Amino acid sequence: MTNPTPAPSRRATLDEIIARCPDYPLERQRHYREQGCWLDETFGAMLRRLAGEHGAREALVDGDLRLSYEVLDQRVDAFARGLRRSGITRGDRVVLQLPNRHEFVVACFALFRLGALPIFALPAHRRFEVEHFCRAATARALLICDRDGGFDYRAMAREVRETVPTLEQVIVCGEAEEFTAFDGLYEYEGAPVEDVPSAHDLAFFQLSGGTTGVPKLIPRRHDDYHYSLRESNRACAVTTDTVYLIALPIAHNFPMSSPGFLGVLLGGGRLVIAPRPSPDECFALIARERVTMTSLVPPLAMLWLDSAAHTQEDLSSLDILQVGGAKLVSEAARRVAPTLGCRLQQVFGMAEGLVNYTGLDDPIELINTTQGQPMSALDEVLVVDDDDQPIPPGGVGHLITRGPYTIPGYFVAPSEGEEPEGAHNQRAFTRDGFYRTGDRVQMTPDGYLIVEGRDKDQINRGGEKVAAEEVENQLLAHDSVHDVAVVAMPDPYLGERVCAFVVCRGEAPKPMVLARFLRDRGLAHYKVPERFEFLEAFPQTGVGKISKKALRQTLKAHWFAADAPAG
Ligand code: OOB
Repeated sequence: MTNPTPAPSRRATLDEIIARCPDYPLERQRHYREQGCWLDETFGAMLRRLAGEHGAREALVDGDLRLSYEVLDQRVDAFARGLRRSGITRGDRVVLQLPNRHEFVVACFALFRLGALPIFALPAHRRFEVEHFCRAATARALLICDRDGGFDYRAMAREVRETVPTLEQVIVCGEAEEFTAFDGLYEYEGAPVEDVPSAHDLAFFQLSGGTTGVPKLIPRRHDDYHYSLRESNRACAVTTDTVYLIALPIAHNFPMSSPGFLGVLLGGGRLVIAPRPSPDECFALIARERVTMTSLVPPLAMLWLDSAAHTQEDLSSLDILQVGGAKLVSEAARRVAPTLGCRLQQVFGMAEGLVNYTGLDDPIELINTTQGQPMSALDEVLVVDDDDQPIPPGGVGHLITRGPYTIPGYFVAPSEGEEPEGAHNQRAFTRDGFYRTGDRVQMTPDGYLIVEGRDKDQINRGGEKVAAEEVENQLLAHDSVHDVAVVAMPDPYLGERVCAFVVCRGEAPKPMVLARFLRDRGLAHYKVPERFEFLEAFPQTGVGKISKKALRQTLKAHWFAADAPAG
């Protein structure tokens, strides 16, 4: 199904896009420059400098392919020339949706150099999400792979192109069929590509996990992101000896920048790309490449812990395992060092900015039981009550934050619904420009954060974020659904799964029918509820709204009574 509002037929100009991306107030910009946070280096210039400094040293390993810093830089230029010839120019939005493969890194830097703005879609996104990104940003191009994990991205692209008139080009890694072949774009002859942008220009868009009907675009700039890489590299002790395994989807903020592939390149280390995060594949890569560091979400960390007990592979090079994206229970945290023989680093971050790390040499109890502390001394972090007033130390409250790498606002998408443009930013930021993270935290006396829960109407499915409202809106489109409430149900492996409570018109459809309905509408599969509960009516709050709290309690009672694993 496509969105009922016609997509804009004209591509927004760069100035129009800039006007829709809130900038930091001038005074704070000055402060961050004076403090040495924001430097003048763009990502395109950064790679050029690194190629000069590290030349023939290996930057990246992808299967049998090994690229030195120098060769990576040349490939980036060759790809940028091809993109330029094909019509991609400064300010163009390009939705980049690739699984873990070296072409992601090449395309990313090539777009940076041209001043084009990648939008980092996840491989798990489907037509509904990809179409939304293309429409909201009036994208010129979509860059995908042919097939992955049994899904044909070209078929999706055909449908998206039908409904988004601004989408001129589809570039495909692998069998391109009628589209532009990725490999065909490389142009090795020609002068080095001039780096177009300046450091405070927009660099790309990350995606918010979202709490509303559609995911929000997060504008990030070269200077603010560059700073976050430098602070991450310090907190994670990245050096030229770091060998970083990219196991999580490379487009996510965590493996991109905390320190992620960008941080490790900046530090002169080596990247090893894992096509999938399974212990079998990753353990073999760790052994072969002598990997020193990687990052995982909690369910994968638990899977690795279980597999490590009986692996034949040599994991002795692994020094740091970072875990973040969702809360790691302390029981699992305690198993990391003894089982994997490495140090644990908890990472509590968000694509909007703020990243917290436990210190590599912190007392083990602090590492196992907290989500770390803000990585920059300039991060302003407050724990507040419902009236935005700071609460006494040690209490649990809402986490709000502002700082040199936390965005001052989401991209203001052209309004397609009842809401006035920008209403979302008014809700998500305080009048003083603090971002409301939607997380409930406690701050220890020494400034470490413990994530205690969440205010936002979101399900965190083992690090994958699902906005309840988005799934509710989709389900409401089904003829037999009268009303719906989507909530998290506790899960021992993923932490949470998606559950939909549904009040039907007439006879209830089978859960499978509703699940298929959502997939057919092009919704990413991880958002499709894994459990449907049918009710006659919803429990209500005092003011007559659906009480999600009561629904969650029902599930909890149910889970502990019936489905809890023995022991
Ligand atoms: C990372 O980024 P996002 O944008 O996918 O999600 C951010 C949200 C946070 O607001 C919080 O609700 C949750 O994910 N979260 C955690 C957590 N790390 C993230 N909740 C509890 N414990 C943690 N350690 O998820 C992200 C971005 C950069 C680095 C790491 C994670």
